[in-house]
This record gives sequence, structure tokens and C-alpha cells, in this order.
Amino acid sequence: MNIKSIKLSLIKMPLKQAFTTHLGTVTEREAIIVEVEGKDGVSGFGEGVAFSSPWYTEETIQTSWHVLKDFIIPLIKENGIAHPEGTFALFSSIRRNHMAKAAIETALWDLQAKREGKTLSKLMGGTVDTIPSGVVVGNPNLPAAITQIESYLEKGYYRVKVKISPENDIQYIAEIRKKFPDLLLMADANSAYTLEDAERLKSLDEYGLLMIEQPLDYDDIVDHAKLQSKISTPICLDESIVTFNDARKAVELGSCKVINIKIGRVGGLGEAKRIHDFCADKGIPVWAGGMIEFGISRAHNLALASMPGFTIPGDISGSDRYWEKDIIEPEIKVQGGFITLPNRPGIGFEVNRKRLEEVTIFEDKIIF
Ligand code: OSB
Ligand code: MG
Repeated sequence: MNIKSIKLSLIKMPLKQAFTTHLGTVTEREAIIVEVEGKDGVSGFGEGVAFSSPWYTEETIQTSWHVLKDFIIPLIKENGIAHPEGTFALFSSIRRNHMAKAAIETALWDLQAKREGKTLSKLMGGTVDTIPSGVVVGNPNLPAAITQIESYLEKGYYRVKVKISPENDIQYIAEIRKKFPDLLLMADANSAYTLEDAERLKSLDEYGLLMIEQPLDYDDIVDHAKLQSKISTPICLDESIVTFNDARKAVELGSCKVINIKIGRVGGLGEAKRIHDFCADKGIPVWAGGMIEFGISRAHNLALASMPGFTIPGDISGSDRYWEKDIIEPEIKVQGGFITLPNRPGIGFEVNRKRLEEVTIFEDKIIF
């Protein structure tokens, strides 16, 4: 792909509002911004979405940086890349580290789309111009969560996801449901339960949740199948689906009825599309998950969510959900519950270089 240089920028920004899951609270976000500059002067951008600590997956900002700098970038330098489609296969000598891999792979897709003069959505086979937008409330305090939901509904969001745990579930969901009887509501447990909680989880069936996300272990697909046979709320897997084969096995076993696809978790847009295609073939609806990310990753998510199998609103909120000021221009806006896809080539948003500089704490440029 005629690469001239790859620049990594470590950035940090406070969240407007703390975000709590039963695994911990996020108050500020670090990320690695990747800029792949071509010899033609065109740049593609990607965003490494690992967190500062390994609470969601085993990767962190530091491990991503190490794997990018010492393994992934040298591999690209040595072998070259003909097309972004071949990137994941080229990386097969490096085990896992999917968020590090996706950070570069998504930048290559952006570069490819810009060179072809196409939107990333079109290049990926997207079929729509607007994406329904969902929002996540990570606030265990019930009155505060209700106030937050009200403010999001006023902004037009119409699908809301809340975080639950054994300390905060039945009462919490019951009260929210009572307050918002018609809301498209779902719950994410981030692995807070075991199979022994099956009865407790079954009692959530009466609240008409769209789905329950990842109730059991982060690496389980067997117990989820047992649980799904006991409850009527559809189970959606997030953490458990790290590879294409995980998706295939989960669907085969009946471990879930829905899959949350995150580009970073599965190692890039190419793998995300493969999982999407498989699920579309099997009649399994998918939606785009979120990582409390900045605008570059959101833009990649928009392209992903424009594929036809994304039939459920994902966790793609506006830039102002988490940030005082995002690193892209224009910022991502939700209007009437929808985000309009940009029509400029690639991710379709400009990186706001001034803002990027403001929030950068460290950078490194590797010349090819
Ligand atoms: O489990 O989907 C999750 C955020 C960070 C890590 C994992 C998850 C989440 C979210 C928030 O639920 C999604 C978002 O608004 O970006
Ligand atoms: Mg989740």
C-alpha cells in the first residue's frame, strides 16, 4: 500500500461523567491514535481501543503500544501490504492482541477507501445512509440513572442499555421499566453472574428487555447455552466473541441469539465483516458495540453498522456523550435518534489536528 510512515499518538481525555460497570469505574480515557501516511501524502486513521488497565480484555494501552511498535509495524515494514483485506492473515504470527491489530488495520481501510474515493461504508458493503443510535448508562444509582435516561431521551436516543450486577438488577430494572414502559431497554452484565443465578436472571424475563448482554464468564460459551435454554430474554454475547470461530461455535451451541460486534475485540474490520456475514447467513442479528471511544473509532463503527445485518441499534452515541470536545471534525451528532453517515471518502471526518495535539501525551513516528 506504499506506506511512508506510521505515527502512534497516546492521548488522554477526562470523561464528562464517570462510567461504572461492576468491574470498575472509568473516569478518564487513554487511546492510541494511529496515522498511516501513504507515499501519495494520503493518511488513514485508526484508534487503539484497549483501556489503561486490563478489566475488559487482557490488552492495555501499554501492551498495545509494545505489540504495535515491536511486532506489528516491523511485520508490515518487512512484508508490505497489498490490501487491508490481507492484514489479519499477515498478523497471524502474532497471537491475539486484537485491539493492537485493529488499530492499524482500520487505518489501512480508511487509507484504502480514501484512495478509491469511496466512503468506508461503501467500501465495506454498507447499504444505508443513517444509523440508529443507542446510548449506555453506566450509573448504579437509580435516581441518577433515571435522570440520565430522561436527558438522553430528550436528545432523541430511543434505545438505552444499562449496566447490571447481582447488587443492582431486579429492583433497578423494575423501576426503570415502570418509569419508561415503552423504552427499547437492554441490560449488560459484563460477566457478573454464574449459572447458579439462572433463577434470578429468569426473573428479569418479565421486563421485556431487548436482550441481556454477557451475563456469564468472559470466556464462556457452554454455560451461556444452558442459561439461554432456561430464560426467554435473548442472550447477546460480547466478551466471549473474540474470533470468527467463537461466533460460529456460539451460534452452533445456541449460546446466544444476538452478537455484539466490536472491531477492536475481534481484530479489525475484516474480521468484523466476516462475523457479520456469517451471522446474516444464520439469521443472527448483530449490533455495533462501543468502547467509550473517540471519534475515529466511532467513525469506523458507523461504517461497520451500515452493513445490512446490523438490524439492532448499537452503542454508537454522539461525540458529546463522553467528550467536551472530540478529536474529529465535524463531531458525531445524533438527530432524532439517528446519525447520518458522512459522504466524504474514507471515515468521512477530518481529524482535528489542534485538538489531537492538545490531548497527546506521547508520540512516536516510524518511517518506512
Ligand atoms: O461491555 O459493552 C461493554 C464500555 C467499555 C467496555 C465494555 C463495554 C462498554 C459499554 C459502553 O457498554 C459503550 C459505549 O458507550 O461506548
Ligand atoms: Mg458489553
